[in-house]
Amino acid sequence: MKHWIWGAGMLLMIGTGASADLPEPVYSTVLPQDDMQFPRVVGVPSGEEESPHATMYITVRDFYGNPVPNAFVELIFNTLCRDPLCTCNEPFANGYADENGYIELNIKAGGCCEAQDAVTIIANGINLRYYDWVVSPDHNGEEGDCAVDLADFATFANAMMSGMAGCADMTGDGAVNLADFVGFRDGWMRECDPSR
Ligand SMILES: [Ca+2]
Ligand SMILES: [Ca+2]
Repeated sequence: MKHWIWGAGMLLMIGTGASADLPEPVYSTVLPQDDMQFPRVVGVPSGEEESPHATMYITVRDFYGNPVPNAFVELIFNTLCRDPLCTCNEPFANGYADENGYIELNIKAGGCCEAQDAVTIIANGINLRYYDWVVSPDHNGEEGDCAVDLADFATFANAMMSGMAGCADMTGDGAVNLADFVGFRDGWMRECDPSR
């Protein structure tokens, strides 16, 4: 009997050890993306001194729904997006969550890319989310140059008039309307030194 109890205790310890601190995608949250009908990562080119826009609010939780403190969270762009996208800072959008498993990632990037798994969000080596779209106000139909100017506005205005969502859909609802224009406006005249 004593032996049996010892064995059960070991099993419990092993079970707990395997799950605690291991991020569980279902219980983790990524906002605003989790609320989008067609989830996508939104970037805005901006320098270090500018107030950040296009923030992702991430809470990493384990299998029990408990926060994973100090989880290392990374955002990885698919190499297929290397040319269409530009980024403003290296290393790009990663860091350690706080004691509540919470981290805010500022997506300082331009361009537009559609590809399978264009973005992967990784926490402690576990893939939390995949996204097939990266959009930003910096899109004039060509590669992002990490500067939002008149050429980008012309493309956005065309999309708004034609109703072609795609790269102009900043809110991930499959449509282009005033809400997306607010997103575009937040990026207006923003720029940074682009890297790829
Ligand atoms: Ca541009
Ligand atoms: Ca939209």
